[in-house]
Amino acid sequence: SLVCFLLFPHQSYFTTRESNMSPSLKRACPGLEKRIKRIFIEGNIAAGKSTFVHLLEEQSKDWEVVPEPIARWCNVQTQQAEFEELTTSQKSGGNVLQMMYEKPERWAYTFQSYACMSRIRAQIKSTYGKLQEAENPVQFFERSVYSDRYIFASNLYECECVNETEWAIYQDWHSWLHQQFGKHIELDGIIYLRAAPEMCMQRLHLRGREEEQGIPLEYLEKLHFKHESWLQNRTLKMEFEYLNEIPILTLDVNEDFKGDSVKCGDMVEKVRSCFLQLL
Ligand code: UDP
Ligand code: D5M
Ligand code: MG
Repeated sequence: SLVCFLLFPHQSYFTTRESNMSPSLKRACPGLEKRIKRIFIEGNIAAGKSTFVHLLEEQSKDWEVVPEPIARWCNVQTQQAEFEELTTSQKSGGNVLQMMYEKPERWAYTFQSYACMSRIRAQIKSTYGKLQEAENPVQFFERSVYSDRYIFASNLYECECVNETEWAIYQDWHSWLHQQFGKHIELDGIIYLRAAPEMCMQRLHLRGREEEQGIPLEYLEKLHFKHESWLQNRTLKMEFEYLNEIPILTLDVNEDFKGDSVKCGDMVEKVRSCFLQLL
């Protein structure tokens, strides 16, 4: 953390916690869970998270990426492997992402329950994956159960797309699930890909995911301010107190980094430096 402060003293938003509180150190103890470091990538819709995690994945065989299980959300089916590519004929299941965007007051709660459950399943499942033989294993997760709740679900509640009862039920099972499974996906650091909502809108159109094309700028702005208060200003109140001490690296992605090897190299270097004691 000192190294990071020396390298990026202007980044006052980079904070640390006591190392003896580190979940990664707990994981390092002999006889306990294998010492896997977990870094979550957060950021607005179309900020560039998927692009960035794929870049990270190429950097080391010890680095694994767990993308959002969005294919599941666009094609709800049972008894399918979590990361299986979908053929056209398989694309017949319900598209709960589309349903949520078309009629949020009806489908937002349903979407939240499935998004959070499938995310936990994908993230837990990954811990038994390819990193078993790695010497210095690191997992990068695209988003978290925390953004599910404190960014998306909370915003939908504030927009009255989720009612009081749904919100109470959501928070109840979210806290319980976290209590049951949270230790398997306890994080060591967060990378915040920070971009202006207007830039996210441009990239959203560029990506052209059909379900998202009707999203108004106002929605991205609301999500942006929530990300800011959580990750930039660190003023968002959360039930999970250990998060207050987690190191956060903010990377400005207002300028394109995709295909720019210098920018990409610089970003990867910042990741290594900032999480030096972890990676
Ligand atoms: N993208 C881009 N330049 C960048 C980063 C991303 O043009 O520097 C594009 C990317 O190819 C995609 C869109 O922006 O078409 C959204 O990126 P991504 O899916 O990675 O965003 P996410 O929603 O996962 O944050
Ligand atoms: O996120 C993928 C898409 O899924 C994007 O349209 C946002 C949406 N998403 C992701 N998680 C949630 C939750 N929890 N609630 C509502 N919508 C969500 P992208 O950022 O494009 O990779
Ligand atoms: Mg993505």
